[in-house]
Amino acid sequence: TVNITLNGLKVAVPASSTILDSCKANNCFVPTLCYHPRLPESGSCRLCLVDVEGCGSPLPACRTKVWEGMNICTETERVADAVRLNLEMIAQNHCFSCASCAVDGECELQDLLRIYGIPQPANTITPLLFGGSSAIACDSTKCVACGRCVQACAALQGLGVWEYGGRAHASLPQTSGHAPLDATACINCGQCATFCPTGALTERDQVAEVMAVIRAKKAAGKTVVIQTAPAVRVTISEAFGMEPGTVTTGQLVAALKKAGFDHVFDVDFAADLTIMEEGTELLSRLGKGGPMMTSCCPGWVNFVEKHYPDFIPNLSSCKSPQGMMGAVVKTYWAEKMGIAPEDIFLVSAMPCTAKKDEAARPQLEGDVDVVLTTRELARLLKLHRPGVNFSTLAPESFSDPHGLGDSTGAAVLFGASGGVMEAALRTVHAVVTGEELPDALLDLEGAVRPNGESLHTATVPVGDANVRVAVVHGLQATREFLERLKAGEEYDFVEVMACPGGCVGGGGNPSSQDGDILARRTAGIYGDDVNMAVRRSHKNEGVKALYDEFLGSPNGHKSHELLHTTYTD
Ligand code: HC0
Ligand code: SF4
Repeated sequence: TVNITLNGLKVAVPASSTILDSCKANNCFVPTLCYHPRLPESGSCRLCLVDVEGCGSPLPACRTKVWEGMNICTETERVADAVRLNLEMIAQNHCFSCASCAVDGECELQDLLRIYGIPQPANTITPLLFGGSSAIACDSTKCVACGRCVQACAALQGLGVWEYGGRAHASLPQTSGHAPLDATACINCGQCATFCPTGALTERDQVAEVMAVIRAKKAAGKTVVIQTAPAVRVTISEAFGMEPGTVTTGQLVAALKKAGFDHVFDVDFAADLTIMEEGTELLSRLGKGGPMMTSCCPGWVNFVEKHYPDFIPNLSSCKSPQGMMGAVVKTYWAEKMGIAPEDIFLVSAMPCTAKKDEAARPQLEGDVDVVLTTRELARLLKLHRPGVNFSTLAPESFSDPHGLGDSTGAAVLFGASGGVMEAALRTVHAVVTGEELPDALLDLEGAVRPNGESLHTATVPVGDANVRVAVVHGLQATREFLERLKAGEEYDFVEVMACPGGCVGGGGNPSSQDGDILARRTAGIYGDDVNMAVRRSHKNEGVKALYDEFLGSPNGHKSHELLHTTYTD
């Protein structure tokens, strides 16, 4: 450690700290815009200025390491004036259409202007001409050139869609040649959007669309149904001011019913169904050249199709749980309820922007009508008046007489990297050996939990066989792993999630300045598994009934028709 003085207070901090680290650790406010604890620092915004005794001018706190005896002051008039000046310059190039902006109230620029008492200038800014995609909306008039999108896309995902430079506005991140996102290397994971401090990059906002359907449902004769993804029960709580990792499944169900959804289903039901299908598929593919690779993450599927089409045959033919639920709701459930499929409006609540893109695939036949990200869902619940006081709502259960609310702890695990693998192995073990893993060993002794590693490999004994598995998350790590496969490394089963941490790190989740956010959300997921009454997918009663009454057997003819899909290069 080194000893420093911070605004007159003597403190000891780790020798490797920056001034900004030291300030954060000691609850001392320093304004930032380009800095993010999970990204390499770029030092571009020039807002984190502090005075250091003996230095002629203020220093950037994010790039300056502490030294023994350093005397730092964050509160001088000189620092405040410099920050104000830099903020005014940033504000001059920003279009303040806050009332219609998706991130109004959560915008980091808006907050900083309020903190420093800077009025919003009435600017007219000419947008750069490039379009978003089916999942991501781009508004260059809101861009503050912080570069977080550039860093997230390059450092976390290894894609490099966003770059500085180009013909116009060289200081703004833009796509190469101003191409629309769909025409670039983008796979719609939304990492750029979740790191954007303003409304320059957001999900394509469909909140108003869903609210309009709910308002008009009686007149239009529609039954409005929503399915909520594994990770959403953990990440939605942050949007309502709760600690990261807080599981609020019951409050979420209650809030959605109050907001006008007629039925609230659990995507976890379909995650259990996926395990039945994908586990069976794995057993039929073992030893026939591999590995089989999961296909539930649409960011990953887009990545394979766009960048590594040679691996398309390795993808499981299973639709994702969102897709399976869509098919089941519009066939089995519609029939049971006596509702025409076209009168059902199915919304998905997902931690993911790429799920919007997935739902639009022709292979999914329009079964899912709209996908809302966790952020959009929070906005919808906040807009719904009389307001939903989320954190104090009495919890309600997913419920459905036909079992689509049934789910297990195995399915909850899907929300974190390694979870699909663990859930699958719980069931595959039971099928192969005829014996259940004891409860105390359901976590497979942590064998497939990545624990912060972006690539985790293991050999898991299942009966007489040793199954060679790999779990990888984040596309930078995925690319490196695929190159190892090409060079001859061998596995039987591989789980890939495009976003760092898996869906808890998905690009549709609330943004967070917490450097440990992925670990905290993942802990919430693991805790929820342990708390569930049923923790094995093959023990899901609703799924069993679906096979008994409708599908027949896993990987049977009807399953193949409804629950499996194809890919295109
Ligand atoms: Fe996921 Fe899913 S686990 S991809 O991360 O498999 O989005 O949470 O809903 O579909 O179940 C996202 C999360 C899901 C799906 C599930 C899978
Ligand atoms: Fe979406 Fe999850 Fe894949 Fe990210 S990891 S792209 S959130 S499905």
